[in-house]
Amino acid sequence: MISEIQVASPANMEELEQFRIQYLGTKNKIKPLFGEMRNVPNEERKAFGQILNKAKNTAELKYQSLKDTLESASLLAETNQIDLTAPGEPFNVGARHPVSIVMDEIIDIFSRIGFVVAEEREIEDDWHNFTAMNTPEDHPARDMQDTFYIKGYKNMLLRTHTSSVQSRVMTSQKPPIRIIAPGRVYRNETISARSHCQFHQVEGLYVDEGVSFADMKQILYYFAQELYGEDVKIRLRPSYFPFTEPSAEMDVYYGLADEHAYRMTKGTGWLEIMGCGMVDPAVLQNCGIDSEKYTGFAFGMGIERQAIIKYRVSDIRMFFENDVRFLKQFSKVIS
Ligand code: 2NL
Repeated sequence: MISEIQVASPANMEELEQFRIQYLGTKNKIKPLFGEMRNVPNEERKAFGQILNKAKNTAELKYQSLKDTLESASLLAETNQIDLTAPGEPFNVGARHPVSIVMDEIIDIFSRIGFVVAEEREIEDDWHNFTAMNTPEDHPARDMQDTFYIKGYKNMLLRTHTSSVQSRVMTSQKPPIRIIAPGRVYRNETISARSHCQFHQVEGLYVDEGVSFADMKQILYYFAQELYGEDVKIRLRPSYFPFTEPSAEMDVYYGLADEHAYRMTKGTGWLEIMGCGMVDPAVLQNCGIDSEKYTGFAFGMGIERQAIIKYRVSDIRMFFENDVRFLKQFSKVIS
């Protein structure tokens, strides 16, 4: 019986099934032999039983190993049917968000000249967001930068600019300070194509002995060249911010080549890209920095605004809707 099992060589699944029925099925050939046990003389019964068990085990092992072999053979046959040269299934990869692309580019530009990234909380207290920045409670600028307050905490709010990061750094570190503060900010604005209740900013701050307006102009010129190209033309116009004195608005020349350029620049050819100025001595004093000894400049820009200019985006709401048809267009941007 055992040698019969050993020589059996089922070559396919059907023959294997026959093998299983013969030796392992409910009516298999080994089973009746177990019934014969009682006719075997006592002294031979044990050996007889061992032989039957061995036959059963041999059949089981052979069945399993043949089954594995035949199955993997049929899988291989199936695999060989697959055309490995056929193009693959389309695979959806994500793209970096335009706000992240531009924000990282700005961080990179300032990192190269020694500015260090500073990050802080988005839920701020009134002091770090407004009061330290020379905007006391009755100041009209509080109205222009109305924001969202935290229910039950009348001094806690969503920061309106990342200046709050800088007031935290100034109150905890000594000059020289050379930082940029990128991040999300909030305003209580009606949402439209041009403004949103949330956007992103990068602000910068440089405080040390002898920092001048000329230093600021040269650094901002370097920045504009890096972001908008070496041939960029800039201009500074006088402006007003509560936290800087004097203050300025920096424009880059965009031209009047087409209707889009005409509309974007309101017919002037110039585009405003950021606000800047010398840090008001009162701001330094508020944060515990000696304004007799130190001076500094600061600037702030909206990231979405830079992205709108660079990629000609027509509506700020696109940045927050996460429509893949919009986002996909940035998948080829290498930065
Ligand atoms: C804008 C204008 C600006 C600043 C931000 C600043 C920060 C400190 C001290 C003084 Cl710690 N100023 N930030 C200065 C001028 C302009 O932002 O239009 N942002 C979108």
